[in-house]
Order: sequence, then structure tokens, then C-alpha cells
Amino acid sequence: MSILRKFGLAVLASAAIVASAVSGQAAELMLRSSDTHPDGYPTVEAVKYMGKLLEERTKGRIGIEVFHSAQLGEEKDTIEQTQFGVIDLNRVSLGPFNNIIEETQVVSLPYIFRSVDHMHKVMDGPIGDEILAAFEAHDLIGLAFYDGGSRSFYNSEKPIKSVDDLKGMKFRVMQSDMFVDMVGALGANATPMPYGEVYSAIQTGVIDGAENNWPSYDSSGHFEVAKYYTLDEHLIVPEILVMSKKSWDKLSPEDQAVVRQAAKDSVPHMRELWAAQEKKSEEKIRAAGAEVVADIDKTPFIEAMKPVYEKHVTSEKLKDMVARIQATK
Ligand code: GTR
Repeated sequence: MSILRKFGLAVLASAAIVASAVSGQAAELMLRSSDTHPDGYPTVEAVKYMGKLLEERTKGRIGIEVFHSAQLGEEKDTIEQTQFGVIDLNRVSLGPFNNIIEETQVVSLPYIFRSVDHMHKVMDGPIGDEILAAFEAHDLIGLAFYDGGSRSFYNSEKPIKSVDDLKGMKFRVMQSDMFVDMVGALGANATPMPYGEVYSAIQTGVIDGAENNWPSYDSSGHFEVAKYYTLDEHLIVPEILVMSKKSWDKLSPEDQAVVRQAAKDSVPHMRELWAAQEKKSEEKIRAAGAEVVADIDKTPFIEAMKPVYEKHVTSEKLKDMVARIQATK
């Protein structure tokens, strides 16, 4: 490229930066962020909020554009693209990381958390930091954890009132071997499948149902095709915001600190949005005529999970992590 042309492009580029700073539009560096959920969903809004903080704190130099509704692909594929640096930021469940990063399995174990409060205490403390740090060896930077409520089974066939009722039924799970074993331990059959395929798979009878939290059961429309929802709350899986290490390495240490802080500061906002959305989605789904089984004895479900722990918590490191989580008050 000739020097003149290079210079010309540089002038054009800086003119664009000035124009954008003045108009308050696109920042100099727009980080592309992926989310499977639709616009307005708490995770999508939380990352937009982080983008606003970033723009304010960098005087418009760095911003975020959220590609919601799986525009950039299903979670498993977008995780790979984030590792390659094609996507800068990604908000995903920890589930699809279970087969890649063993530490994520521990906080994805069924019934590992006694409550959402317990999950917050663990993820906001040293165990959460260890898990965030584990991402770096996989070309990702763990920035912050978000809420994903608790996940329960729903299906198109019948109300589930006990473990026995699940026998032989077919459920979709996230693409994690541990979740396949979890469903197997309950006597049902698991089909790992991308989120975006679940609606039609239930509709056509390929599967009987799936499992998720109130907001996802709502926004995916799954409640329209699977109206029996049993609040067994087998999983409280944290969600995570990760950044591509490739994109991260391009930032100055100062900007890295600003990005990390903006991500952390989006968490309380996310938790508020989440709590409000859970209530709204529950009301909407109940009003739509879903049959919700709420008073269920969870003890047999918890007991059935022993083989999952035995198979997936094998190393001393993971055993120690489980013990520390259980000891967290
Ligand atoms: C949602 C979660 C998504 C995705 C989805 C799924 O609750 O927010 O990130 O993991 O569940 O079941 O695939």
C-alpha cells in the first residue's frame, strides 16, 4: 500500500472516530458480543449495560455491540469462534464448557448449590475466581458470572411428580456429558442438542421435553409445546461472560482493567433484571395454562445423583472444590 494511500486511510479513520465521538454512535473499538437469547433478555441487557459503562469510562473509545438471538450461532460454535478471536465477547452457560474445562463441571453438578444465594456466595468468592482463571488456558478470559436461576424439567406428555414418572422419557440437555449422565441417572434418556433446535424437536416428538429456568422456558416459547413443568430444580448453573484471549491481548493493561471492572459492575444490574424477569415469566407461563408441579419431594432426585458425582468428580482437585462449596455457608 502506498504511503499516500495509507495516510489517506488513517485520516479517514480518525475522521470517523471524531465523528462517532461527537454523534455518540459507534466507538473506535466495538467489541462483538454473542448471546443466544433475544433482545431484552436479562443477559443481553446486562452486556449492553456493560458496553455503556465501557463507553463512558473510555470516553467513547471502546463499546460493545450485542448480537442477540443466536445471530452469530449456537453456543458451542460461538465458543469456538470466541477462542479463535472471531467473536470478542460471549455470554454463555457454563454447561457447554463442561467437556472442555473440568472446573466448570463442579459448579454445574446437580444439586451442588443449596440455593441461588449459596451459588452467589461461592461464585463471588475464591472458588469463582479460580474458575474464571481456568479459562485462560483455553484461549478465553473469564470476566464475570451471571445468573441462570434454577433449571427444572418440562415436557409435552404428563405431569412429573416423582423420579419414577421420568422413566423412559426423552429430554434434551445442553451439550455436556455430565448432563447426559444426570438424565440417565434419573432413568430417562438424554439427547444433547443446540438450544435453537429444541422447540421443533419437542413439536415433532423427537424428544418429550427439556429443562430450563423460567425466563428461558418463556422466551424460547417451549412452554407452548411442553406445558408440564416440574420444579425439581436439579441445576443451578451459573452463566459466564468470556472474552477472546486474542481480543484481550490487543488491549493495553489499562483497558483490560477497565473491561474487567465494567463486566464486574454489570453483575448487580444483571441480578436485578434477572429477579424481575423470573417473576414476569412465571406469571406469563402460568397464565398461558402451563401445569406446574411445585410441591415435589426433591430427596429422591438428590439421591439419584450420586453416580453422577462419582463419575465426574474424580480428581483430588475437584473433590476438594466440591467439599469447599458444600462448606460455604
Ligand atoms: C439458558 C441459558 C443459555 C443456554 C440455554 C440452553 O438458560 O441462559 O445460555 O445455555 O439455557 O439450555 O442451551
